Amino acid sequence: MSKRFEIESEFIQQQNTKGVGLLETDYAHLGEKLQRSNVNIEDLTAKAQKLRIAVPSWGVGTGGTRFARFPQAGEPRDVYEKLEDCATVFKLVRSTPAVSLHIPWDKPDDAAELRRFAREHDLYFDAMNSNTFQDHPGQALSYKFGSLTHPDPAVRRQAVEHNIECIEIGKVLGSKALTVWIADGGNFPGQVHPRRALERYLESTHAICKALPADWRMFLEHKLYEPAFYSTVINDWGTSYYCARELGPKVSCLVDLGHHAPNVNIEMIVARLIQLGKLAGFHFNDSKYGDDDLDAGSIKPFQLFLIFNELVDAELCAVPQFDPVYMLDQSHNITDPLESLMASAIEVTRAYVQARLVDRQALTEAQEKCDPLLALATLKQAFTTDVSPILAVARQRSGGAIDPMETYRNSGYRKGKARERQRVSSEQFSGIV
Ligand code: LRH
Ligand code: MN
Repeated sequence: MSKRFEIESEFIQQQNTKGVGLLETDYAHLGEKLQRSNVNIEDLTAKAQKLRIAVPSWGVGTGGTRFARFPQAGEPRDVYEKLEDCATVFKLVRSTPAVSLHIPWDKPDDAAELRRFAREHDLYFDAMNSNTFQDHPGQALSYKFGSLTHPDPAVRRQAVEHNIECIEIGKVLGSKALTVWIADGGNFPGQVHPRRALERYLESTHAICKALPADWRMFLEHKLYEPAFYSTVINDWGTSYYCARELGPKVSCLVDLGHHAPNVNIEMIVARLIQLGKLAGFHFNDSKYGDDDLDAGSIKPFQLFLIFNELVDAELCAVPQFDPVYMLDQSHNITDPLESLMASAIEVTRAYVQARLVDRQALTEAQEKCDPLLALATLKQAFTTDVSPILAVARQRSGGAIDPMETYRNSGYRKGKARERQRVSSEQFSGIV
């Protein structure tokens, strides 16, 4: 088999020679500026190098909407080619060694072989995602009217068994978590009995919990609406929290930023779930209206910063059981998915580093002295600091690209893959999200 096109690290180093001079100047300048507020830039760079963000396997192919999908040349045709693309993103930005798979979209014929392939590409598997929001070939019963909460116990059992199958595949792959998002709900008043549906959800998720290995976690993902447009069973963080508490210590609440009504204060929900010891982690993306699945930090970067402000505050206060997972969950309808994933991983790291710049003592004093403008100014001081040199040096020191987008474009990767991946198979991307 001919060698597959990939970006060599020598090429990345060679590309870095173009920007390294200016970067060192900017980095030194920022270092001096931060030193004046007793912040050691090296600590921040080291922290940036340690941040880990999982990429969604379904994010490397072109997404779409119910109106249209505009596939591009060189789309990955199977889970192996998806991993190749995830590995390319990791090579360039160095913060994304983890991949989150979706079953059955990524169901491997040989899970052990897939694990070997991932390891050969320096990748490992984060949370597995089950899928009882579509009917799959060979499936006996339909999820049209629900899955884990369906009135028919046989459908609920089928959905529970699918989740257990995801756990079994995940065990071979080395994953340690299962994310459960269900589309269950109704489009008409009266269609779903809210209390019975929630009881059935708990009965079903209890059965899934029993199949969880001792060192696994289960993440419940709430969503206000879509595809159900009148009522959704797990529609908000409160319902998710109640269920996570009922289901026990292995279960916690995953926050997908796009799953809330416009203008909901998501950083407050994050602070609550941290305080209640039930924050699982995130599906980072951005949105203007609904679950738009746009690139993280592209629409509301201040909100992303405020979310990380809560996360860093919890980290610094050593809040018990605080170990959130950071994942991207996006749909790249008009951009090269790899460029969007790289840009999004960088924006998540930016928000984290800026949140680490917050003068916590000054903020606490302003809060305790009821000085709102000083409190806001303290946050804005950090948010308006351009930490790009720190992000670039962190990538460079980890063997990545100073300018991932330019290096990727100069590499000809997309063209190379277009040549290599002549036939774009449709079934992989029937799951337009
Ligand atoms: C639902 C969701 C969920 C995934 C799917 C791909 O909107 O956010 O996390 O299963 O997108
Ligand atoms: Mn999600």
